[in-house]
Amino acid sequence: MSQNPPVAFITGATSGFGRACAHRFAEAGWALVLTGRRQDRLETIKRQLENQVPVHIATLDVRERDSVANVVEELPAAFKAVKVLVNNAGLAMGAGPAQEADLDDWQTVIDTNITGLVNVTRMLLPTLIDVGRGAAIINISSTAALWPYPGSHVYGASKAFVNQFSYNLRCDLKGTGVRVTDIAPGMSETEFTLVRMKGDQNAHDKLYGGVEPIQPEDVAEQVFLAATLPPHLNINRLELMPVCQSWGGLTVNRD
Ligand code: NDP
Ligand code: 8X3
Repeated sequence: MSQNPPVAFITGATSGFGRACAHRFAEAGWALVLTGRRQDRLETIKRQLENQVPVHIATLDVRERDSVANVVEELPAAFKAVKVLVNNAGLAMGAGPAQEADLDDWQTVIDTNITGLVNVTRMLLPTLIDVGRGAAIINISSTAALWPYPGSHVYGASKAFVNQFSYNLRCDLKGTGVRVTDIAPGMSETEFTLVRMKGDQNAHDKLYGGVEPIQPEDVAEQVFLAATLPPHLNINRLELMPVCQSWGGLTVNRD
């Protein structure tokens, strides 16, 4: 009797880490639920992968609680038993000082990185607990959760939420077999900076030019590793930086 492949549910699968995760799990034969707001991108990825593995796509804005509930409730039978949730959808907006930030941008970051992640997690928790041993929640936070820098303000704070939420989830999921891992990458070359800087290609090129940042496939590999460890093991947090990135030390204002 042939068994259904395990199911990975990935948010923000239209770009960057999420898209690379889709390819990595597909390589290993997993069935995929791929979500994001850009329908055309989802259709492209589906076309690329559906000859390899079962793929279900759902246009989803993680900020919308009812939409998240609908997507989860309406999963086709072969995709219902989600074994791995990759909570990846997220963004930063702006990189200037807090005192110049646009409050609407802050709200978008909070709604996406905190509310969105919480929405998806809560809706899928019963399923993940049903699957039990071997199931995993992989949350993408950031080094910005752990290390402050100018212009990180609400973004870094939202990722600190993700980090602590991950640890707190582990407490509540004790005994269920469900693992929770927080993956905290540093500088990575994706569409992240284009989004953060509202389409400014120069900002993207300047940040990633002449250095060797993390690539989406590097993160996908770590996500896959954490999700497929032997079921008695849990990576609590995995902090990842490119070798070219390190800390600058504390600064002092001498005006
Ligand atoms: P990308 O901009 O390339 O990808 C972001 C993904 O998030 C897209 O697929 C986007 O899809 C999705 N997304 C954004 N808002 C929403 C929303 N409201 N609802 C659903 N999906 C949404 O950036 P990355 O791949 O770099 O980012 C992935 C995650 O990694 C983010 O959480 C980011 O904060 C984090 N991160 C990034 C780092 C970096 O340096 N790049 C480092 C550390 C962490 P769509 O627009 O189609 O909805
Ligand atoms: C993205 C990495 O350093 O731009 O989370 O905040 S950083």
